[in-house]
Amino acid sequence: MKARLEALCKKSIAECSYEEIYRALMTIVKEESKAREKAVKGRKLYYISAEFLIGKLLSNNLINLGIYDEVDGLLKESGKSLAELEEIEPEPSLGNGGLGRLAACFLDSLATLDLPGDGVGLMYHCGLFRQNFRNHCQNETPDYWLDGAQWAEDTGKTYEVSLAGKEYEARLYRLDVTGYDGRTNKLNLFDLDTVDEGIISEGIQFDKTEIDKNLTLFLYPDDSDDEGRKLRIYQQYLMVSAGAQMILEECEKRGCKLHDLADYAAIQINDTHPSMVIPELIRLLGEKGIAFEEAAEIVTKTCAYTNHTILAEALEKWPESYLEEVVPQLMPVIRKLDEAVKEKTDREDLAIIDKGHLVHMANMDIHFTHSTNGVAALHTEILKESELNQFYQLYPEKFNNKTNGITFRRWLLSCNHELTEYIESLIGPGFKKDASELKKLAAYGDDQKVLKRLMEIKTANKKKFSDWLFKKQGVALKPDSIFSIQSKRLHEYKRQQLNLLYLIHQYFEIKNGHLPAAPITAVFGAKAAPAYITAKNIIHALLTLSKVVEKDPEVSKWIQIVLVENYNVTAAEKMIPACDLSEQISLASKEASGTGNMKFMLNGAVTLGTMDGANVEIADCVGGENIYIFGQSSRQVIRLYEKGDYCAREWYETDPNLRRAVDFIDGELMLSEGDEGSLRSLKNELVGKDWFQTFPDFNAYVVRKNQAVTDYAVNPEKWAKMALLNISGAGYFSSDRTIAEYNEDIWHLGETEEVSGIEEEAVR
Ligand code: RUG
Repeated sequence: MKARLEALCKKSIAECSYEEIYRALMTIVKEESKAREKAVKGRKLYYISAEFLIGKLLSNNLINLGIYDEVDGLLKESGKSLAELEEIEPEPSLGNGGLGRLAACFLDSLATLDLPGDGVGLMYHCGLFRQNFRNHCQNETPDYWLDGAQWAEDTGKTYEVSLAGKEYEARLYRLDVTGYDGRTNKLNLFDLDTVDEGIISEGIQFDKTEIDKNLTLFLYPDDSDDEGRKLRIYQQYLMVSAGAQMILEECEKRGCKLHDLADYAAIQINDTHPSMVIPELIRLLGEKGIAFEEAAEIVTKTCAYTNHTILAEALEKWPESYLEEVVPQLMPVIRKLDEAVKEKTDREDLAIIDKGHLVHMANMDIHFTHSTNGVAALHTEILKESELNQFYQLYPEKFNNKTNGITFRRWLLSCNHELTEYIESLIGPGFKKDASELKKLAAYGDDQKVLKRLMEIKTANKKKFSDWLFKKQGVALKPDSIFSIQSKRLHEYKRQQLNLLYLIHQYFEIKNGHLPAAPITAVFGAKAAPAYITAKNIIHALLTLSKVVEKDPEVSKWIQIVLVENYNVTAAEKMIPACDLSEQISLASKEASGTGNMKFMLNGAVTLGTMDGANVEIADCVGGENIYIFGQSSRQVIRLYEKGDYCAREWYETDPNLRRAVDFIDGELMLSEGDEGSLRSLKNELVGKDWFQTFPDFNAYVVRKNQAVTDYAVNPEKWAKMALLNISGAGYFSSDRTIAEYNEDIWHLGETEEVSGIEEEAVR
């Protein structure tokens, strides 16, 4: 390795800059990954997704290739550090939240399990956006990440895509996805050569009509106007049309007669963003001479759909007229699909095109794929029993659950080396390949030496996070306080506002001499969609409160509120190992699964959560005594929505503690630091609506959280045991398990065989 590195750099490692070492290691990783490519026999998966939140790639690849320790040692010998080297790698900005991170974890697990499965998506030049805080507000700028050496390579291949009657060339870029001791698959990303970052003006503004220049600039461009909504359709069609052409081409190269497409390809539609792949494939098969009915059948057998939400707003519905304008070639197919449904049933809620001329993408997915899965047991039950019950009655056999998972390579081995090494010293290395072996840790639940060491590792990780944050934002934390962390997209259903109310409540308690059992460091990581005003108001309230608390010496001894700027995978990798209390406080029934909850438990945090999403299964795995559950059940919540008589104002008027906290939001102190319009509007939103029922859970949350803080402070042994049992109970949440289930029940992927060079190119 040393000779190889030095040959690439043409000098000794000690003399190299980090940039030179990074480029040389990138070359080595690419060569090693290439050697693990394999040919495919039978079915290959294509996971189509608008997002792939892959995170930095160097360290993860070194781990998966089994050369991390060797490189680490070599760098140390030469007075360099891998940690510093990691700092120079830009994080690819190709995703937003859990949906995109799940896609990345799945690619890792597919390759690890030696299953043939590629990702298909878009190469965004500026990602979602880069977040910074100015005047206690979120500010957005383009996240330029594409400068410098790239993992993705231009394949030289292009596909013609017709948008609004004009032809565009989608260029295919590919990057390697190498599994842990497994095979190498690919992430296929499409882009246009004509895209021009120069059209971005103030912040992240740009002309939404200049399609050739703007098409792959941003993920989820602002859709608060018609042009923005159409732009999303343009983007989605670029992805699915180029993707579908690539899939058909690959299958035909492997000898597939397109009548047998389903024997060669399995296509997983990740959420509704890629739904147009259904009519596009039917259209393309039609061009190749396959009649509509047969084409629809082939596509149904090939495709499967994953639902990630019950929030109506996130299930896309496009006006027929927009589709007619942007993808006129698809409309005859979509209309035929709609007619086929209407021949079967006259239920309006099952139609693809409704009476208001909206095209329901999820409805098309369910009718014309062979599988619809939810992402956690509770979520799937809610889909079957209420949200999609009309479909479940029609196609009970299509519905199935696949509880999400995370790759332990990134979320333990790579982000928490100390903990990984310690676990290995206790139970051996088997857990790295078979996560269920973590169960063996439970035997150490009463071993005081082990518990003490576990807490030492946690404290060291808190210090590391604190140092990193200080460098990045100039904020110093107190590692002897309890770190409670809520990091996820900012959304009212996730209820960062409930945490805000708790912190205000604590402010008053401290002022009245009721001190918490331990000092609390409340950490948030969250981006708000640029057009989502209430989400931005919540960020503003948190930043303002942070300042108010900081300025008060009496309160700041006990509470510190920190918002980590530009929360992304890199930040998560620092935050998660440092967490004591994992905040998973969504309104029961609304969080489809959550995956942050799994990452935190794996790193020894204890969950404070509602019985929502995968929290329910986490509680099953660790036992009720090792998790802090509070709040209404999903049944209660659903009933309250059905009755339609939830009145936030009544709670506000009858609960003095709640009222005191809510009134503080636009009280004198907050107004002395923050913006009156934003703070008032947040308070009005809560008192006048509180659509996600924060108030009914407020008291239970305060009580449960205080209990957790007290246990942490007064019973450290109990706390350490809970942490250990959370790690040992995390095995089920490995994405290797999830992927094995998808394969067993939905994909049935083919075998692979070793090949090399030219032969291999021919089979890909
Ligand atoms: O909000 C959900 C999470 O609960 C889930 O864990 C994740 C992966 O399944 O997907 C998230 N999600 C849902 N992201 N976007 C959506 C709706 O478009």
